[in-house]
Amino acid sequence: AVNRIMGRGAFIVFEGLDRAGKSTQVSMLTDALRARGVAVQKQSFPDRSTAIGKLIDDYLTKKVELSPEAAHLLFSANRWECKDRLIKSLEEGTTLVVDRYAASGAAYAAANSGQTLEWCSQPDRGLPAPDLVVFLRVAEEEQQKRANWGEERFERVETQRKIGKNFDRLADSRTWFGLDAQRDKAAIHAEILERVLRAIQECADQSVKALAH
Ligand code: 2DT
Ligand code: MG
Repeated sequence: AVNRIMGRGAFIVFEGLDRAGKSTQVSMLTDALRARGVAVQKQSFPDRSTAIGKLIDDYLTKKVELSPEAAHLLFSANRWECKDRLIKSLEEGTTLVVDRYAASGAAYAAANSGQTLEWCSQPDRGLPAPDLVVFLRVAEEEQQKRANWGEERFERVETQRKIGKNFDRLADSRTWFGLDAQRDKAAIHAEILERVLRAIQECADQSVKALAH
């Protein structure tokens, strides 16, 4: 692929509240990049396929109860168990398009546990840092209209409000790209694609950075 010659892949993360349309946009972006000859891989966190991920899935679907802090450390462990694979892919020139990552970890855990955002960010320190965070904004009225709303843990208005405030505090102007996600899917996609193609070029000759707080 073109970007194998040009340098490493970009680490693109999608963040936002539940039902913001992240998964749809992740798929549209992945397909569009692939169609342009970009080596690309899609990934979601939590990765529910691993042993830790299965426990997280049971927690999210309310089959098991865990203390908020213990749950948070599992979400973080679920990223740590993927660390080497993520870095290897990036270094081989593969761009990663990732549905949720450390910001979701901190924003949800702080809302759920009452611990500070800083406390909740610590377990992810040292993991590879995203080159670009695409943040999809959705209003709560719209969120509630979307399919399957309210089934999983955290899908409550009060909780989502707290999480939204946490995301706003975590957003940094250098790497975050925020968009109004209540528009035509294709229009949102076009804006994201343009920004991502730029990010791929910009990070091609840079080393992979680490999360620091
Ligand atoms: P999805 O709605 O994307 O399936 O996510 N979550 C996610 C956390 O609480 N901590 C984390 O570190 C991550 C990655 C967000 C399932 C839910 O899990 C929450 C929603
Ligand atoms: Mg969800």
